[in-house]
Amino acid sequence: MYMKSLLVLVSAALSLANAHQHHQIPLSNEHIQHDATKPLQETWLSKYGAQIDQPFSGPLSFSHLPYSRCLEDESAEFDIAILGMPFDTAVTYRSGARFGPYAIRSGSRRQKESRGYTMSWGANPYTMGAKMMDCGDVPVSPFDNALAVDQMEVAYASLLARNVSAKDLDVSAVNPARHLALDGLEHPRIVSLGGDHTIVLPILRALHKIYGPISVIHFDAHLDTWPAYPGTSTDQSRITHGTFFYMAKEEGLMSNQSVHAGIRCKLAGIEDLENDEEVGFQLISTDDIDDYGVNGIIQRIRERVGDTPVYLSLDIDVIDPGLAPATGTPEAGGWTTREVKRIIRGLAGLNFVGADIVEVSPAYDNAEITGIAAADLVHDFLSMLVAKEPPKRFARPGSIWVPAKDEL
Ligand SMILES: [Mn+2]
Repeated sequence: MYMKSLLVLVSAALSLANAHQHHQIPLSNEHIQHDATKPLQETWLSKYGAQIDQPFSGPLSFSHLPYSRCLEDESAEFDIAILGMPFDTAVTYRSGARFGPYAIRSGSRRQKESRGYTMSWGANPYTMGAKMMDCGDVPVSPFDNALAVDQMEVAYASLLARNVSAKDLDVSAVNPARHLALDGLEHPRIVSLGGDHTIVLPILRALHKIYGPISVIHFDAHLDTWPAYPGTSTDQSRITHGTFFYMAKEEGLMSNQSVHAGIRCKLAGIEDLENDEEVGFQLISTDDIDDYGVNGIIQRIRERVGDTPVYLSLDIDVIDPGLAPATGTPEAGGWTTREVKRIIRGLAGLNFVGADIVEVSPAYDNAEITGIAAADLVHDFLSMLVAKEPPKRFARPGSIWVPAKDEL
C-alpha cells in the first residue's frame, strides 16, 4: 500500500514537471511581432512625468530650497541665504553641534515653498519676493579654532558682499535694514545654522564692517557674556561659546542696546549680572513670561533695540529640554516652542541684518524633536525677515473667533 502511494505521487510530480516544461518561454523571441516605431516600454518621463522630491526624499537642502555651494559659485544670487556653520570645538560641556546644520535641514523636510503659508503669519515667506537659497556649509576646520573662526568670518563676509537678487524694491518682501549699510548698498541677509554659539563672534565681525555696531536680541538659557573660563591661558582659549559676547564687546562690535530673553542658568553670583550689564545687555528671565506675558516681552525687546541694526541669535537651549533635548548645555524649566515662536512673530519689522539658530546637537535628540523644532523656528525667522510688521489677528475662513475691530 505504501509503495503504491509513493509511485502515484512520483508519477504525478513527473507529469507536472513535463507540463511546466511545455509552457516555458522559448529562448528565441522571433515569434514576437515588434512595431519598430514604438519603444519596447514606456519611460518614467512619458508615463509619470517629473521626478518630484517627496517630503522624505531628495537631496538635503533646507525646506527643499535651491542649493548651491555659494562660497565657490559666485554667480549664485539670493536675498536671504541659509548657511551652515558646523563648528563645535569651543564648548564647555557636550560637543556635537557640528551635526546641527544636518539635523535642522533634516527636520525641515516637510517644509517647502508650495506649503509655506501659515495661519499664524498669514503669509508664505517663500513667495513674497525675496529669493532664498541654501548656500551649503562653511568647510570649517575641526582641528584649529583660530583657523575655523577666520574661515567663518571670511565665508560670512563673502556672502554679505554679494549683490542682492531682488533689484525691484517694490516687491512685497521688505528688508528694513537695506538703508543702514555704511556703504549705502543693500546687502543679502544670512540665516546661519550652528554649530556652537561661538560662531556669532566671526558673524558680528563681518556684520560690523558693513553696518557698524550691532544690537543683539539673544534667546538663550545662558548669558554668554563671561570674560573667560578658569584655567584658560591663551588668547584663543578665551574664545568659547560662553564668552563670545564679551569678546565682541571688547572689539566694539556691539551697541549697548542688546537684550537677552529666556535666561535661567546658574551663576557665580550677582557679579555675573553686573558684568552682563556692562557688556551691553538688558535681561528678560525665563520667569518673566509668567509676569509680563508674551506681549510684554515683545514690547520690551522692541523698545530696547529701537531702530538700530539688529541681529537675532537663538540658542535652542532657551526652549525647555523636554521640547528640545538635543543641546550641549541643557537647563530645566525653559520656555515652550510655541511661546518662543510667538515672541519671534512680534519682532517682525525691526531692522534685522541677520539671524542664527545654534547649539542643536542631534546625538542627544529623541524622535528628531529638536531638529524639527529648530527647522520650524527657521521658517519663522524667514517669515520675520520679510514681513513689514508683526501679523495681526485676522478673520480667517472657518474661524469661530471674530477679532475685535481694533485688532484688524
Ligand atoms: Mn546656551
